[in-house]
Amino acid sequence: DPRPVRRALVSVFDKSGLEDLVAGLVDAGVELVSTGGSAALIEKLGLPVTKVEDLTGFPECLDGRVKTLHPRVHAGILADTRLSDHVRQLEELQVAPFDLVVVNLYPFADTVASGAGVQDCIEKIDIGGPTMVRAAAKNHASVAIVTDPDSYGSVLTSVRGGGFTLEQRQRLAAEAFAHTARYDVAVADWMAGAVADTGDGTGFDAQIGGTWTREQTLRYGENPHQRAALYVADGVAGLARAEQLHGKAMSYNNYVDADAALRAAHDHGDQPTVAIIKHANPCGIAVGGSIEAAYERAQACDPISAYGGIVASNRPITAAMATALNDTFSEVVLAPDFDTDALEILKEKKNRRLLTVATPTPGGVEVRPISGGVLVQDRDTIDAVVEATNEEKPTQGHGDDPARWALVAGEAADQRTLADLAFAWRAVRATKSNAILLARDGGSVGIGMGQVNRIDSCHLAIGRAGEDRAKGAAAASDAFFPFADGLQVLLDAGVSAVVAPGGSVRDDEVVEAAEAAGITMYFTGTRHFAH
Ligand code: 93A
Repeated sequence: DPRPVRRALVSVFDKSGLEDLVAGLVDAGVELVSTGGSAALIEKLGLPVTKVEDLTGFPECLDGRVKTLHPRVHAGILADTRLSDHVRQLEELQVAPFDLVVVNLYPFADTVASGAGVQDCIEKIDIGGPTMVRAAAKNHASVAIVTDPDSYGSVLTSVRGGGFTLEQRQRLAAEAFAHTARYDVAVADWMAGAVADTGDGTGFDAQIGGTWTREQTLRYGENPHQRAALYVADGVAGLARAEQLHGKAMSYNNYVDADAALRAAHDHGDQPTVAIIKHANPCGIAVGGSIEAAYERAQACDPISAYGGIVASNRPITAAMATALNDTFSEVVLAPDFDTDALEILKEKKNRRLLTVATPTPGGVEVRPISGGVLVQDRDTIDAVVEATNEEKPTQGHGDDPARWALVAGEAADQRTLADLAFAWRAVRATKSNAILLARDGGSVGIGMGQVNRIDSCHLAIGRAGEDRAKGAAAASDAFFPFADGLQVLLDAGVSAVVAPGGSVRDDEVVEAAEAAGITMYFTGTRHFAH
């Protein structure tokens, strides 16, 4: 049986067809309650209307964000008038029920499509509208919900014919829920996509959509049968704009390795740092009291691999370091600057490339081609902070800063060991996964990289360090130990302290192995994969 319509709530952004609808409703004896702009239009037609503020006794506020979000509105929509108790409560509260709710929402999708700014789009996320729509749809036993101006004609037909049947109200309710669901999906899509287009130049679209200019054609690519060129991005500083002071032309592989070297050498804050890179992986990274000391330690890590490597320094190259560099063969030396006498010494080697590169600006994005497209991600940074989402889990670390690590096994490390762990944690980031890096006194002594399981990387790191250097070293793992077996390799070699992200389902076994060996272990809660 149809339910007669005596009282309607009208709140529409799209006012098309509204005049005929409200005129027809008033003509059929329906009492109208309405919001700001809708009520003004009804008044202009000379029709009786109650403004929602007069109903609630609460002014529209916060630039319209709060208009209808009030119990006097929502009790009137949500009361199930079949229930005597609901009817009694409404009487006590002096709230009259609604039989019809006519709402259409802020045009969120159209606003986005118009190219409006972020804040304008956010203001067009309707909150009060969907709340009324969902409330009325839930309570379709008592209320008819109308969201589509195209249906006003049939709405009037029903009202004049004695009201909506339960079947009609249920169909309208289903349409209404589908409508608000689509609306929220549009908002969610836009919010996720806002990463790509933030409108302020920091989004992916702006960062990869800039102009690329061909700077030079390279002799060949990764192999001699591949063509290659260097393109520079407009307005972005970096390796592509390095100044070459001496030596043969940079090759494709030189650029790839130089980029890895640059990143590795600038990951250790203010400390003088040297990174020696081969095939995009470090064969030595070290910090020191001076740049010469850092170079000596970096070179000592794996002198065999360092042959023909790419050396990056975060300090100007001094004459003393230049002399040391001349003792071995390196393809490229990168630094923020070269002392004049250092340059003379280094120029003795005709082919070696000498480049000045400014400190890379942190942040930005990385683009990696895949067949048929590109992947884009924020550049990984070493200062990650993980918010403590679960205070009941103190065993999870919360970021890259050692002060945020969680001590999960053994005693807190002494200052010197902690400094080595902090260094190892930063240095392992420069290493391709799966990566294990052993450090002593601010220098890497054994690195295992690029293996398809972590246990092999542990064996490699220990093998490269050798028995003497492994014993007592601090170790870092770029991602969690999935099993205790890899860690056990390090423990058997006498490593004294370990830092790892944690987060494996077998963390308990891993921590137990560390405890059994009596070593110190920290979890960072962050990880630094590099593939
Ligand atoms: O800003 S809102 O999310 N807050 C509310 O409380 C509210 N109530 C209704 N938007 C709200 N509305 C929306 O206002 C409706 O969905 C409709 O689109 C519009 C109608 O406003 P007016 O009648 O003033 O033109």
